[in-house]
Amino acid sequence: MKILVIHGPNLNLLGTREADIYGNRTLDDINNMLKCEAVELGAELEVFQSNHEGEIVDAIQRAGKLDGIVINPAAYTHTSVAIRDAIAAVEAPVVEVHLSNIYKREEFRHKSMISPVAHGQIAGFGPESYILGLRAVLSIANADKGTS
Ligand code: CA2
Repeated sequence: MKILVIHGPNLNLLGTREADIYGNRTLDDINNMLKCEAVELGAELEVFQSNHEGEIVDAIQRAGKLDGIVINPAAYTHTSVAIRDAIAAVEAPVVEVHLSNIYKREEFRHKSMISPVAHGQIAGFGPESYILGLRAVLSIANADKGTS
């Protein structure tokens, strides 16, 4: 199984500020955790971060032939019709993840443009949200392929 993990804008700053909200792990820490988990689960991982909406759309389109996508669209969660449309157009299952519980935060974060086209959403577990997202997408992809 080959899975793409996409990190949206500003997540490259993790661990350097706003630790009260996002914790002190860096993006490299999270990617390393994910890679270890992927090895345990027998999956192959590709990881991508961008601060640019169009680059994220391109990555989703390129991933069309992969087995699944885990995405933290970051601020684009709340604004991006382009990312939503790209996700709606891929066959591979997509799981949306967030470090923070967006429903406990400012009202503008309560609305996700992505959730209606994602298989599901995981929010509020810090870096563990990504691990749960990886397990979820693999479980969906295995079920789709008739394996377990
Ligand atoms: O909780 C999440 O994972 C979010 O997707 C993070 C986004 C935010 O806009 C979403 O509402 C929820 C923000 C990511 C920015 O990360 C930073 C990390 C360190 C310093 C500054 C920003």
